[in-house]
Amino acid sequence: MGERRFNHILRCINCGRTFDPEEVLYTCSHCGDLLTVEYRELDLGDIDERWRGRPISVWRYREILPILDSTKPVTLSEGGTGLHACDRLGKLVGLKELYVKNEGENPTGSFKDRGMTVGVTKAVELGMRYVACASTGNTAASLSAYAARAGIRCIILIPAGKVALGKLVQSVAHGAKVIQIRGNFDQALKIVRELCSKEKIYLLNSVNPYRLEGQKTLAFELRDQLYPNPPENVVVPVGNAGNISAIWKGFCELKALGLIEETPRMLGVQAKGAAPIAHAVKEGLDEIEPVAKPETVATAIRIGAPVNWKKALRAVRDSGGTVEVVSDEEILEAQRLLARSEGIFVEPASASSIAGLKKFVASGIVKRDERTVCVTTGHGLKDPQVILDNFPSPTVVDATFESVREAIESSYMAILPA
Ligand code: AN7
Repeated sequence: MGERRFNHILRCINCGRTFDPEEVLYTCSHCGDLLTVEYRELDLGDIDERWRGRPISVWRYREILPILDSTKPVTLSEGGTGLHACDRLGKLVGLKELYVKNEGENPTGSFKDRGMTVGVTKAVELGMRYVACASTGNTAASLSAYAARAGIRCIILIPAGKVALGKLVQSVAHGAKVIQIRGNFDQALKIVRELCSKEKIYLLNSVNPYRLEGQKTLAFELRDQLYPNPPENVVVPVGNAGNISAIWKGFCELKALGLIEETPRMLGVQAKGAAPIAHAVKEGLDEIEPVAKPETVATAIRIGAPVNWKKALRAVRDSGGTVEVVSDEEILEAQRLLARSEGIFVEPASASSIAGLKKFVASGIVKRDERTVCVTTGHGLKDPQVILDNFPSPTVVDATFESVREAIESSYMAILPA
């Protein structure tokens, strides 16, 4: 590696020790806590000028990604997702300026692609031939695709019977070794961490600090898409809590670069049966109490022991934000509302940001005039079963003009208030 100079070091989030990025390392060799990427210098001249000349995407921000200039990105064109002004939904929930950043528009249908393009590029840079993850589904789908793109092998551990169909078939289609364990995500993660510490397999769960660097680009895109008025609130669904931590890191770097003056509040949302971070925030605890048997219709965030809890608590507290809890019913109602009022179809975990927003507005945490972005993390097609189970089935009639006409007349079509 000799000549190659990395633009960053790794720093432990607990004891502050720093590490050289030459070796494969996920946690602090001294205290065992997570690592974060820290750039050697953020004085990058007129970086904005350079960025403006490139398409909006993860790699637009290459100067503050932890990848060598000489390394070719493993990419499927991730990021650059739509930021949709949602005036009708805004009116319904009581906000003047509401946007949905729809991460379902990424190549494999979720925000994980931002992380995987950087994480798998890092795996290749390090010379790894195998990658692995535990997953509630989207991480697996994304890693499977990027491993295929890179021409390396992929191992997936998922909780048996608890992964939405669309996600499961993605991993299978891309040729990953898919192993379903009789257990939950938290157990799968524990096993895969052990596997990757013992074998030459690169771990791409969000304990991997490089993956989160890709995910932070969502903050950069929000700044660019809303320029010159950055968001005041960013609402994010929380499971393993990597994403909310990564987005917050992105905003902090923008501020350090002098590209924004104020950072937004980070508002997290968890599902009722899997809400250890919300609990810690509401109770003012310094640590989370893991949930042994997490349960929610939003299988993507069915996580009881989020590994990034410490980063997330800091993100929420440092940004002046908080974390809300939503029930399965509220999640499904929000999914329907977004789909029908704005034409944006997201999976249940993603709809939790809309469900949470309603509560933030009701409790006065988000005010009517505040520019607010809800991040919808994954596409609705990921989980077709949840729609079949919770929405009315389409009518079947005889193949005649009369029967069709009768069917239309006998039912009011779902029309929203003007
Ligand atoms: C749609 O795929 O954890 O708080 O293994 O798929 O960063 O964990 C998925 C998480 C939100 C939560 N929305 O993000 C996995 C996995 C969707 C998700 C989350 C996930 P984090």
